[in-house]
Amino acid sequence: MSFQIKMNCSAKETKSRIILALDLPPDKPSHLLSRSMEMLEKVRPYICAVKINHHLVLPLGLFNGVQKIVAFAHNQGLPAIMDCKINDIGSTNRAIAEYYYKAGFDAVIASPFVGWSEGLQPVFEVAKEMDRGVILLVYMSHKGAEEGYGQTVLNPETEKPSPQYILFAEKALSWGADGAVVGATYPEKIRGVYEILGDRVPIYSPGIGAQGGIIEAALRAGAQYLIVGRAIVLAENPAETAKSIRALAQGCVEK
Ligand code: BMP
Repeated sequence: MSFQIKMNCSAKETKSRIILALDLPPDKPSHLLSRSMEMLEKVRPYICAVKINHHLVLPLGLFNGVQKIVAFAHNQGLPAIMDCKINDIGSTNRAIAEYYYKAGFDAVIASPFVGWSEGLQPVFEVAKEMDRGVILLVYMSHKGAEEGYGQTVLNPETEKPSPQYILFAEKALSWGADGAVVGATYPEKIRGVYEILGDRVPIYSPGIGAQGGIIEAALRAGAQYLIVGRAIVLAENPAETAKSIRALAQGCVEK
């Protein structure tokens, strides 16, 4: 089953568009492992997938560490995304993607700044070989995103000026990406990217809550999935918080 279909089925089954960013604060590795599983168990009914970042890969390692969390998520029926933001030369990128896919991840996140040839092409190739997903960063959620994703560049094909992120959205389509990350903190950018991608490449939107993004604005602008970390994992009651975020998102979709 392709990554996009897995996400679609999971979102339908859970009636949730919330992807948990399992970014636990620093702790002893043994604690991080058990706390990750506990967190997943608590919020599982309200999320459609889990996203893992360096918060867990650095202290736990991949095989025998984070791999156990991925297996746990899969046992609960949840797809797992590795937020490694691949951003190197092709042969290194291929190795990164291959390790994460071998550890069980259903998709990796990659940066389009490195380009296609000798950049992300090998990542898309290994994804195809292993039937996994690639999600591209198109416009990040933080303030400084403007300096890279927001800069005006010359479109090499038309030689006309264009915002960088618009070219990245076009690349997401032509490269066959399975998702595009656009920050919930920039609903107008989500709208612009959605105009290009439509429903062909779903928009994954981080930045809800802790970074100031608003659920309704992101969804109305065209985001398909909301990536939520601290608002849930640092909440006094993560399950209740995840439940109410899901309800808010469902309310917007059904309106
Ligand atoms: P939080 O909800 O705590 O702000 O976490 C958001 C998560 O999404 C973090 O793991 C962060 O690294 C990631 N992320 C982001 O915030 N903005 C982006 O543009 C891309 C990301 O992957």
